[in-house]
Amino acid sequence: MVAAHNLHKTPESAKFDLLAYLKERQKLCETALDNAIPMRYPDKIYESMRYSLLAGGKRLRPILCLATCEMTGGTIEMAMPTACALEMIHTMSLIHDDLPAMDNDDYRRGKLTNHKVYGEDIAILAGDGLLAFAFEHVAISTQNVPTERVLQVIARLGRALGAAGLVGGQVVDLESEGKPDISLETLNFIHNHKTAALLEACVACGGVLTGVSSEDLQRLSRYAQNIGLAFQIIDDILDITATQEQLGKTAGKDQKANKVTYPKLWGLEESRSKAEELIEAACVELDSFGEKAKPLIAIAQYIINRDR
Ligand code: GRG
Repeated sequence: MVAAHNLHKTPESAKFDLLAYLKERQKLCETALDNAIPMRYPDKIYESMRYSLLAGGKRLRPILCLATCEMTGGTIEMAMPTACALEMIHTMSLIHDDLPAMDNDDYRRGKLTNHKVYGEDIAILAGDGLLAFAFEHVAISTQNVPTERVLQVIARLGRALGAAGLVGGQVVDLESEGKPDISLETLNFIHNHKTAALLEACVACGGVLTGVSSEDLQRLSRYAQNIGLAFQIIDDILDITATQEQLGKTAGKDQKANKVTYPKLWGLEESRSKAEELIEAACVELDSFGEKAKPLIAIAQYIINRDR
């Protein structure tokens, strides 16, 4: 068996068409998301929820969940409701993050932010609606998975997005605003919670649905934590090096807000090499999955090579 972390170094065995894979999975996710929340009365709230949910985006979170479920012996169908819920939760966090009370952003995913189109009141409610429906969707639409695994998924989602996850990370981020002396420890806390916690839930839930062993679940979690931090380092780099058109959101925001970022602490080059080290460490965790780990390894590589 080829060690998983060596797959990306050996050109022959590494042949995996990631772009085709992502395109196909993105299409499946778009259709499932569109069907999950159809238009109904009251139109305004459903329109607002669908405006942000169907605004594009890389769909990295649902794809990670589907890929992990498949790698560990499950099917796309088993994981799709959880995958959609993860994208709903991610989208609601973006809607709330963009509000004037938080990051106050005008653009997201190449479009005006939700509150710019629907007003702050409806944007808050659209986020709430997506969040509540995410849980309902997992509970009601998951099929061919034992109930106790579905319950575990629901518990993990709750933990990843509450005060022990996204919400906690966002609070420390808000508290750190305008403080130039933020430590690496605090910066890591913010991003381990704001960004890595949800990515970890994506991967872990994919494994929970198939009932992986606790050892494998730990391996999957470590893979996800590593790609999560690498993802954020690259996000900080792109904020400096990419354009608004590329990102679909305001570029150069961190510098303008005088935020402490990884490139600010380490410089661009060092930040990039730290991200590469994290990706390498992530892939090592997948060794025991052999060839089946190709998609997750390719996604890890994509995270540091992306330009948006
Ligand atoms: C979860 C209850 C609850 C509230 C939200 C606002 C908030 C609390 C948390 C902020 C979370 C946040 C916005 C983290 C940033 C994560 C991040 C790097 C987003 C960008 O992800 P991409 O690049 O975006 O995958 P696309 O658009 O491609 O999906």
